[in-house]
This record gives sequence, C-alpha cells and structure tokens, in this order.
Amino acid sequence: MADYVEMWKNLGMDLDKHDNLCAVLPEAFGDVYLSQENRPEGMGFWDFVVSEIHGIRPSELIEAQKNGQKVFGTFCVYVPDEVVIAADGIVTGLCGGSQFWVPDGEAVLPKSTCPLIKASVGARLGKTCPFFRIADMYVGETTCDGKKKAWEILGQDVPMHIMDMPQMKRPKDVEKWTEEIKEFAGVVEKFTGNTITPDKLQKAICIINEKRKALARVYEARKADKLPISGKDALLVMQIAFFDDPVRCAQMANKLADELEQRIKDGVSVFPEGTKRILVTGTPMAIPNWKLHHIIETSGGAVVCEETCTGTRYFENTVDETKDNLDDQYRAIAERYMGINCACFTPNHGRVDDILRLAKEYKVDGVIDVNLKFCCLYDTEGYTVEKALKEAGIPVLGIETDYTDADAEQLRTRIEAFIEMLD
Ligand code: BJ8
Repeated sequence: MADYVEMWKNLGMDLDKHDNLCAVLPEAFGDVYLSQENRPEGMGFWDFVVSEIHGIRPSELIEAQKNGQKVFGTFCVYVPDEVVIAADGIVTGLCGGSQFWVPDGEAVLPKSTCPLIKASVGARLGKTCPFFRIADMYVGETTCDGKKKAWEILGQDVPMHIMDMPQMKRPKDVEKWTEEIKEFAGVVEKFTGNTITPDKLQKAICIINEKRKALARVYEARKADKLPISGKDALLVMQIAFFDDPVRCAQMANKLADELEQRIKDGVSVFPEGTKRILVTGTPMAIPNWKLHHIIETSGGAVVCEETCTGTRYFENTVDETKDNLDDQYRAIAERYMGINCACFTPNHGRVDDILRLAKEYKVDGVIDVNLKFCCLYDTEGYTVEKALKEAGIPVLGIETDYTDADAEQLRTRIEAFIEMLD
C-alpha cells in the first residue's frame, strides 16, 4: 500500500490501533481470495481496491471535499443515493464487517447487539476507519431498533440525518416514504449548498441505474451451469460497490461481465462439475465479512446468488427514468426503494417470493439462510423463509453467526453435512 500515514494522521485516526488492522487484512485476503484458482482477470481491479482499501478511495474523497463536495455516509440500501448525487454530493457506505471493530462498539452498546451495528459504532469511536472520519454527514434510518439507538451515539459529534422508514408497504406508506425522500433532499440541498433540479436528478437516476444494471449482469452470469466466477469474488464486487465511485463501479462491473460472458461461451468454470449450487439468504455481509462464503466454497459448495443487501436487494429493479418533474421523480425513487424486501417490514411476503424465484433462476441445490447473531428481524423471519422453502421441496439450512472465528469449525461441519446431504 502507498504511504497514507499523513492522511490518516490528519483525519485524527488512532494510528497504532489502525496498524493492527492493516497488519491482519492482507493475510486474511490472501487466504480467502488469492488462494482461489482461475479467477477472472477483471477481479484484478477489486483486488487492487482491497490492497489500498483505507488509502485510495479515502484520498479521492478528501480531494473532492477540497473542491467543495460533501460526503454522506450511509448504512442501509433504502437511503437513495440518487438524491445525494443530484446535489453534487458523494455517498459512501459505512457498515462495518470486521470483528476488529466490535470491542470498541461493545464499549458503549449492549453485547447483545448485532455485530454489524457494534462494528459500525466501533469503527467510528475507535478512530480506525478513514471513511467514518471523512464523511461530513451520516444518514441513518429507522429500520431496526439496534440501529435506531446506535444513531444517537454515532450522531454525537457528526451531523446526522435520520430517515423514518415505514414498516409496512401500503399505498400510504409509499406516500410517506416519498415525503421522507423529499425532506432528505431538502437537507442535502442545504448541507451541500446545491439545488436539485429535475435535470440533475434525472442524470443521477441514470447513473445509479447504470450501476445496478452492471451489477445485475455480473449476477446474470452466475446463472450459467458452468460458473465463471466464485461466490466470494461476486461478494467482493458487491461489497466494494457500496463505497466506490458509481460511474467507475458500473464500468468495471460491465468489463467483468464481458469477461464472464466470454467465459460462459468458452465453457470456463471455476468449480469442478457437480459442485452444489447454494443460494445464501438473510443478513448483509459488509466488507470484510467473507466468512460464510469461504466456508461454503471450501466445503464442496459454490455460492451462486445472495438474497441479501450485499446481493440482489442492492441492485434489483431500477428507478423509472421517464419522469420530468421533481414530484414525480421522488415518487418514482420511493416506489423503487419500497420494492426492496427487508425483514424490517411486516408482512414481508415479497421476500419469500424473491427467495423462491431466485432459487429457481439460479438453479440452486440448496439454500443457506444466515442470520447475524442478535438480529431479531431476520432470525424471526427465518421461520417463514425456511417453512416456504421446505414446502417448495428446496433443502435449507438455517445458521446464526457473528464476525468471530469461534464457530468456524462448527459451521464447517454443519455446512459440509448439508452439502453432502444434497447429493
Ligand atoms: S435493508 S438488512 S441494510 S436494515 S443492523 S437489520 S442485521 S440487527 S442491516 Fe439492513 Fe437496510 Fe434491512 Fe438491508 Fe439486523 Fe443488524 Fe439491524 Fe441489519
């Protein structure tokens, strides 16, 4: 990695602590990623981003700030990037996916909080993540109770805007979400000093739609009988999509998709014939949470799709690009985002329908329904998901895990047994 120490110092980071994180990441990445054979060449871009993860993008963001742009840190796929981009702002995802940050989160949160929240709070309070230091404003949302309360701690010394998420999907809830997006747009305009016009919003909608379409192409390639890319690599593409520049992300994902489509024509596969195809459903996997995918793909399985927010929930469906006035555009944005099926909604039949559809489209042999420990929403919904899958005759394994390695061997045993059973 190039020398970014001066930049980290200027960001007020805890350099000693941060050194410990930098020391473990390359080894973990090497073990999980670089040990794979026959990877698509296009993955070189994402490998490079990981090797410079706390350097290259943060320095781009700081440069943009010097030119007057504002950076908005977000934690959920319901927060509409389009609005920020239309006001010439930049969005960066902030969800924490490493156990490294959990102890600093546990210093202020109950231990029985989901690791994603603990890691996110820990990354801020421990001063070990440049993205948390750079973001000018955090944007929270009222999806789960743990997050709602975490915003009160995270927002103590950073401007924080919270979007009030509806918990149902009736027409009046779509109305409410439209109003909430309009209010957010007002906050973004005031904070950036830039006015959102229909033309600028239209351009932003197209930028994010292009990114979604490019990511969807990568996923489309995973429907092939011969898999041109591993689940681990596809997961990495998604994780980095949350904080990369959206135009570059679309370009690189399209380039990768070109290569994958060629591989399919050439009959190239990264897995031996007969490898069991697994759909992973459930809670998101923020970078660098590669634990479950690594276990599955070193236990005789291949992850072919993720029904998660670091998977299909992030890119499926686009915003209608045909609207020409702000009211209709905000409504179109609200409709697209309300089509995401997170377990924070009730009822949430749409998610079960999605899972059954994806199982068919990706020709899966089995489903692994994963829940981050202490996420009551996905844990409870697991009952309905697993029941529906069993009724459809699709084998399913429900697991609960966190960011530690403590349960890795136990998980491996269960997953190996599940995959063997698929025979
Ligand atoms: S749309 S999944 S990104 S809220 S933080 S709910 S794991 S206890 S992340 Fe999420 Fe938006 Fe929904 Fe997706 Fe559970 Fe943890 Fe809460 Fe979580």
